[in-house]
Amino acid sequence: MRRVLLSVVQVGALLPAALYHLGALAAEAPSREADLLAAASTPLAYFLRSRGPAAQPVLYLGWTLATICALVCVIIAGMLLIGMFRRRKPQDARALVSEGGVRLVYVGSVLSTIALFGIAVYMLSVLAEVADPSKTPGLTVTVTAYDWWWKVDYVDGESRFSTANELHIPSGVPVLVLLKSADVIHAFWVPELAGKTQTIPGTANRQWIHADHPGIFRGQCTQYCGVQHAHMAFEVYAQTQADYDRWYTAQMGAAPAPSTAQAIRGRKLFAERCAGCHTVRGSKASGVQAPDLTHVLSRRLLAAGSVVNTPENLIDWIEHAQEIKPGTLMSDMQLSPAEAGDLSAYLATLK
Ligand code: HEC
Ligand SMILES: [Cu+2]
Repeated sequence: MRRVLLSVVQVGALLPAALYHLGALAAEAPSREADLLAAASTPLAYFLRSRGPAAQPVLYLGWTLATICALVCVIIAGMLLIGMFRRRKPQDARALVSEGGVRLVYVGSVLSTIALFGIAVYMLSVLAEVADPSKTPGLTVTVTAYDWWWKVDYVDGESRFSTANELHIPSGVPVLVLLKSADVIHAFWVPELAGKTQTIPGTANRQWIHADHPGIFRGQCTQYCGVQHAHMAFEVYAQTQADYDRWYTAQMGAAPAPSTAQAIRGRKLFAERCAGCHTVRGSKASGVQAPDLTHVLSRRLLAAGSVVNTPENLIDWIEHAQEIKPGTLMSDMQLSPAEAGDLSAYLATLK
């Protein structure tokens, strides 16, 4: 009994402090790139702020539901406390009916029913609101989920290119994302920009995202899809139109032919060992089961958010993919030190 009371008091004392910290976090708006990166990886940040119109209604819905749940807890705990302190003697139990205590039960049931019905209507209206905003997309991209990475296809008339685990969009523009799956059911979720949508083999789902301001937003697969489900992250880069155009033009280009002897040896090695799975546009490598590596150096992270893309991590990934991401569909590549050097020199040209 004492312990119960103590816990209630403790939670009561902690709540205002927690709310204060949440409020302070929500108020700060990250501006510099470093802050954006930090913000991109803050867990639960999606409960504090939304960065686009598609996420705003979901955020409010989350707050409303959390508030109602908290109220229910407080009210029930309060009534429980009252009940404990004003307990009748066992032989008085029948007094409950004569004193009208049962009426409270009816009132409670009716209130709960009304509240639940209201919540259901509110939820459905939020679903309808985020499913189809009355806008035409400024950009349409196709995102295909693979075990355990994301392929992003940009198609503009004849020209097309694809990248992996990075979705670049111009900020302030509604973007329609067509969601597909190459294998099992995954779910695409960029909490600060939009709700979750499943990717289902054989169909294309639709998801709108729209970033109000430039920034980097972390996304994550949220449907359990196998051993490396947790390492199936991606990032959305919302950029100014000028930055986005610059990125787009650079991605469109094919890889240049390597010029040093070492890099040329590296490309030959790549053709022998990697081309069955990976594509490098501008070379003969045209595998489709793995990320397009034409501009792999332009990416911030490797292997769906597993490691930061540095020259050391890049070659480490190639030789020890199974250690970094056990079960991933790329095996450890056995390379002699000379081969590793050649391959690194070639990959360094894939900017
Ligand atoms: C059997 C097919 C296969 C072969 C062969 C293969 N890879 Fe991969 N590779 C993959 C898959 C699948 C992924 C995605 C792994 C993940 O994120 O879970 C990948 C990921 C990568 C990545 C990270 C790309 C990114 O943007 O995250 C690099 C770099 C890479 N491979 C380089 C190579 C090199 C170099 C070789 C040859 C020495 C090679 N791979 C051979 C299947 C393969
Ligand atoms: Cu997944």
